[in-house]
Amino acid sequence: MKTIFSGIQPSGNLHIGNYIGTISQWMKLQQESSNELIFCIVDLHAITVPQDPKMLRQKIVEVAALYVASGIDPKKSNIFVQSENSDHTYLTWIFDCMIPMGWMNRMTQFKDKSAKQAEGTTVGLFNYPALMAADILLYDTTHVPVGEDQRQHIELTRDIAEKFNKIYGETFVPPEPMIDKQAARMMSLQNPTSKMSKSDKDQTGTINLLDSAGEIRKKIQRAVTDSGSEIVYREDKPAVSNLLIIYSKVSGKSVSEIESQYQGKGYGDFKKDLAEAMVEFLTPIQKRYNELMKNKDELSKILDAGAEFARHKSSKKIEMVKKVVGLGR
Ligand code: AQP
Repeated sequence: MKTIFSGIQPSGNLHIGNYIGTISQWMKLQQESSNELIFCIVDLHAITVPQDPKMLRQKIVEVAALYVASGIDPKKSNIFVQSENSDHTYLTWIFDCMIPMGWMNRMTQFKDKSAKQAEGTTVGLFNYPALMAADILLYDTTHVPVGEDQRQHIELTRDIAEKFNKIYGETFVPPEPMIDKQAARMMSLQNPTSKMSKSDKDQTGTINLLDSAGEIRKKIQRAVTDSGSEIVYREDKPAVSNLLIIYSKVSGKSVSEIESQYQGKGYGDFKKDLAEAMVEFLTPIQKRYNELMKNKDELSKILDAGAEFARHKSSKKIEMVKKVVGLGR
């Protein structure tokens, strides 16, 4: 049996990169009935950079609704909000007291994110990977489906598990990352060398799951392309390759099928059809999202049940940790 854990920060609007990089993998894993699935809305991670409290609350519910609307089935998966299980922060402290500073100093995401925060960089942002390790290790997670940017954090999580086990005896399961090679790093439509991101100030490069049909058409129309007019997946064509993967993921066609379909045709036809495929793909997700947001009782029940499951499972692990570390009486 695999135990799967993954999460997304409610730090902005979920975009097609989050969907293709992670949620679509979760959906595949949901098809195997033997998997134990835990999907979290990681609000404690979101506050490692400044958040407006009102907006954060709104985004937590929005992300939960988008998980369900995208096809995460609460009958098969456990969905909960990270801050509703305090075992995550408890275990983080224990990890903080055993992780060498040098390990944390190597984290490249901190280097990128702290550069954006400058003087406002917090200890919490530095500590982000320790909280992520706690999220994963609390549940005996065997596999973590994520985008490429999280690979280093999963490797660190493995190192933490192995170090803890060496000091205190077998307690944690070192997890494996699950990264879909093709979809691991979807790029901005405006800059194919930069990751599509919630916090990108230029939102014209990001297709959000809740964008209107008009916004989607406009963003795809304005997407940058490469020199030459061929529609092929190739290293020297990063912008078109990115669009081809997005097209493939939302249409269900393979990249080579799409390449053949547009042989001899121009970027105009390609973009127009991609925009329509995207609208068609997102329409049912948005419809289900709106239903869930109209009646929040269903969502509340899902999140309550998820939190109860999470607390029940992690409390056993925390008891074990306290015992081996020598905490309490
Ligand atoms: N562009 C992307 N392509 C593929 N996967 C992606 N992920 C994020 N962006 C892409 C994956 O989505 C999951 C959740 O990401 P996160 O919320 O933890 O934050 P992030 O990685 O920092 O993503 P963003 O959208 O860029 O957020 P901000 O702007 O808030 O920092 C992860 O599995 C991630 O790999």
